[in-house]
Amino acid sequence: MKSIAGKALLLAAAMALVFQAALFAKGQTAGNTHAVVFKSTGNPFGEKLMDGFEEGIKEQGGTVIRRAPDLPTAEAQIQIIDQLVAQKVASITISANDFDALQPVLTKAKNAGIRIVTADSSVNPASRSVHINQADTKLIGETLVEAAYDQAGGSGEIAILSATSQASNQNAWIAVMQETLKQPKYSSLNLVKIAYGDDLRDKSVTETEGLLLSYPNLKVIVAPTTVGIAAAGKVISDRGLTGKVKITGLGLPSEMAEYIDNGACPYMFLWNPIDLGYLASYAAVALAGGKISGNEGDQFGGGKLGNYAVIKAPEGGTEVILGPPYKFDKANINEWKAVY
Ligand code: RAM
Repeated sequence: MKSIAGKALLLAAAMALVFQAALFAKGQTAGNTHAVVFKSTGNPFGEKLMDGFEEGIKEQGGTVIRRAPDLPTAEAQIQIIDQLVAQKVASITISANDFDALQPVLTKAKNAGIRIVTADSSVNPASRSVHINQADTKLIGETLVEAAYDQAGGSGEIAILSATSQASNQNAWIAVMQETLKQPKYSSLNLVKIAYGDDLRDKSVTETEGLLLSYPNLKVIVAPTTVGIAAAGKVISDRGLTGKVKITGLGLPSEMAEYIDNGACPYMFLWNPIDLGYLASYAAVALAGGKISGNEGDQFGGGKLGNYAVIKAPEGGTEVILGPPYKFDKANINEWKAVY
């Protein structure tokens, strides 16, 4: 940059950095820029979550940085967080690809005065101020087991098609499912395999095909991921297995309407990802502005969603729960498919 205008720009940028450094020295956060980081690109659930976050931040007069890596790995998110620390954002809201691996970079962010919120998929309690959970973890796991039991007719082989093997949210739900399956009521259900489609469409299709090949008596595939359940819906429909192998889990109505209509998926569950991101934005601003610290008992306004309380999280640390999981079936899917 040789022009005078270029030099002036550099000088202005340098002065802004000095100003921000002074703010940080006083322990304040710079500016009103809030970042949201999803697990990976190309996931409509993540896009909706970030849309909701952006809506909420703009409503509160802030600006937003939206980021997501190409692949759902912790390493890729670490790079993004490093960049956000350099950009001195006021807060980072992240749907994490790993429970523990982000701790060093998130600690670095925290030490730079950046508030850390997780939404959808958490990190360990030491690495976050608060987790914005879509619904109670135990309730989600138990609901999915009950759905599998119902759709299998009470007995037989079931399989789980998950996201990545490191995904904190899926792993927490699966742990509850495994625990719930130990109850006498479910003793005739046999969980034959947990497959990982990595929240990638093609890998989820391949993994579904693998399940069908390895387990010809499979009755139900439970996919606690919107990418996985849509891929399973496609495979079951394309192969004419509708009714023979049922699918349930967590799906986006817009992606699943076709498979609910054709009977491949009798019913499934989810929550509003736009609201999840929106609620996280209110928590992020409240934290960055020092109105809450993320401790149990804290209360904050969630904009149009009303007031929310910070409670103890089962894994330690604290969380805020958006609401209960919502059931989608033939009766209501057409009403919801245009919403998210
Ligand atoms: C996928 C992602 C996300 C999860 C939903 C249900 O889109 O894995 O983290 O919450 O499914």
